[in-house]
Amino acid sequence: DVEVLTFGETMLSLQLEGPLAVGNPVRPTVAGAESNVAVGLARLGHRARWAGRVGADEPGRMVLRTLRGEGVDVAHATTDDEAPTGAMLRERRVADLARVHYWRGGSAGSRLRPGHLGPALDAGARVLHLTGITCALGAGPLAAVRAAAEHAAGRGWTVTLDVNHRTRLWSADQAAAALRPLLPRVDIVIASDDELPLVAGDDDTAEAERAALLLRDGVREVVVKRGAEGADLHLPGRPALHVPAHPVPVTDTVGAGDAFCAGYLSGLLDGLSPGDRLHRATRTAAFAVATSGDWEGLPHRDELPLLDTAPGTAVR
Ligand code: KDG
Repeated sequence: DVEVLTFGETMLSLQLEGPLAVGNPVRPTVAGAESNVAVGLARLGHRARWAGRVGADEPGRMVLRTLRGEGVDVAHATTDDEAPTGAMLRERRVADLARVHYWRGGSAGSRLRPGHLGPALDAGARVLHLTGITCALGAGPLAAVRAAAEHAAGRGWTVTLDVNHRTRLWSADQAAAALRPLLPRVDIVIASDDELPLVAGDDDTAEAERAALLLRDGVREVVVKRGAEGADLHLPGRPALHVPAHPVPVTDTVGAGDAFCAGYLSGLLDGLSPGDRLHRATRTAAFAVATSGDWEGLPHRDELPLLDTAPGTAVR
């Protein structure tokens, strides 16, 4: 049985170790926040299903082949014969600053409609994982997110939402207007500290107050990602929990948030305590930060302890 169902747009991602220029090497891969989470979960030994939409083209085939190869179930992914798979370019301009360009207007992923998710929803899952990115892609994807959340909440699945704000896709006001009405169907909100204002409070509300507002409105857990500062977990009627980040050399921070979600959901599925869930989340995120690519360096379950070995160790 599927443990986690997720969907969204997964794109052809062209990655450069410098600025875009004639002759510079480009690494083709696939990227999408939700499929990054699904890969992370599959590597940790969970049954994860991704049900997005790709074009009937080479990038679409690469997306499905790659996810399948990573052990993600794509049985209910759909193919659009009339629209291309979306694409993005990621340049590393200076040191750790990545700049992203998207080609996703009119893409197959952005043409997702609620009806495309029928078989995936009917098949069931324990957790539905949603992100704000899908909501930003247009009216169809937003309606699909709403319908899926409604379906899942009505059947007692756990619904998780990673706010995942992308300023290249929509404004903060647009995001807040779309995401806040979803919250009554959401059990676990995951957000970075700068994204929390989109879903709770106004300009000068503190983090604890924002979390309290969400918990008062029925959210069960508020998880706040704070990058190098670690993460916080707010639960009803308990003091907030904080765990530090795993100290690792920073190679590429893109994908760290998705890795964090995969680790957190993995801990939830394994029935770990709140503190242990947070630890698994920060540990999984540390693998993403310490390796290049959005998901390529994510840990298999037996690799989780690797971060405890002394720096410079050769495991042999
Ligand atoms: O979280 C990493 C994602 O940003 C990346 O994989 C691509 O989904 C993506 C997006 O919309 O930027």
